Amino acid sequence: MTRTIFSGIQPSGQITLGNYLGALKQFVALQPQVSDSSTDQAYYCIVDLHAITVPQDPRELRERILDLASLYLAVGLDPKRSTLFVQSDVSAHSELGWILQCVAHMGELSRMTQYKEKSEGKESILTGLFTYPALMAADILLYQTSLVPVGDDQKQHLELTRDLADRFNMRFGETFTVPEVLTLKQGARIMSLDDPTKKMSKSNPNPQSRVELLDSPDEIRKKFSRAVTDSDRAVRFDPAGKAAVSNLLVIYSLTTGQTIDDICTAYDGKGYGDFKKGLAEAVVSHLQPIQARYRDIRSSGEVERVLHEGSLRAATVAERTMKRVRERVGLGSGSRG
Ligand code: AQP
Repeated sequence: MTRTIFSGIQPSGQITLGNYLGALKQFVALQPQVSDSSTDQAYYCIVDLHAITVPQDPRELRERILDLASLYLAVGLDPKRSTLFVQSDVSAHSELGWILQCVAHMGELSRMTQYKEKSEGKESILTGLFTYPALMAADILLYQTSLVPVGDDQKQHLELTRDLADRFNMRFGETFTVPEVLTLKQGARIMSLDDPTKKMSKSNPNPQSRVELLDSPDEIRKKFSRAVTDSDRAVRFDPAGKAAVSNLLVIYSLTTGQTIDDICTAYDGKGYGDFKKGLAEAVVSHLQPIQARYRDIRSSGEVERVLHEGSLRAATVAERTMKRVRERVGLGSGSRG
């Protein structure tokens, strides 16, 4: 069966180990093979329109878009196997986003946890922060996506996407594929290093709460050495009783490929100091080749070309969906052909 995979990441800060382990690594694993006889498609987007739901410095934003595209390539996304592009380069995203805002209800948008968290305590909230899940639905539905690999925090938005697709299809006739969500069993929610009850996030004001993919080896070592643990000394996997240590174990396992049981056995009786040092070295060795590739790619000028070609490919597919959407909803004069 043909699969169409779509996912995106916001250029809203430096990409974290959470974004990488929960999302990016999956993107790479799901890419169709060039030699595949299947007709699978993968679209990986840089969702810059989502990033402006909170204020951004324009110059920094443009740089971060190119940084993130370079990271996409550095972790192993291959433009021959996946379409890599920037959301705002394909205007159909904004168009369908608006149409889906006219299908979504205030009530369901106000139930979104991410909206509640990001707006909490703020005096002034941008409208886009509230309506952003409709734009996210548009991103996905434009490509007739069947599978969306994301971290745990995006599951609720995916449920809404499915609801909007169903509602649109019922009201206007079959138009959109209703997508399935794909999350990892382990790593779908990497937690903050300073507080294991909060997810690791690129916009957390405390930089010690996260490891960034482009952190230097010394920064990585320092961050892990300061990571909170507990008053016990045992390296044991127990998400309910030892949330911080369990989070570190998940990171260790996902960056080395070792099982959590093997890691616990290796650190049996050794205490947290040795464990954290071992973890830091594992993460440093995992990230070093990615960082080296990133530096080459970022300075090569290749990224702009990849994004341009990606946007052309994406726009062609998106326009096919938009044509149907405009017809079904009765929009326009029909003169666009
Ligand atoms: N801590 C995490 N663990 C696992 N997966 C995560 N993701 C985010 N944080 C974790 C996944 O990364 C992808 C891209 O996320 P996003 O850029 O769309 O925004 P987000 O989910 O809101 O992530 P951040 O890092 O917390 O960004 P900000 O701070 O800007 O809001 C998604 O698949 C997400 O699930």
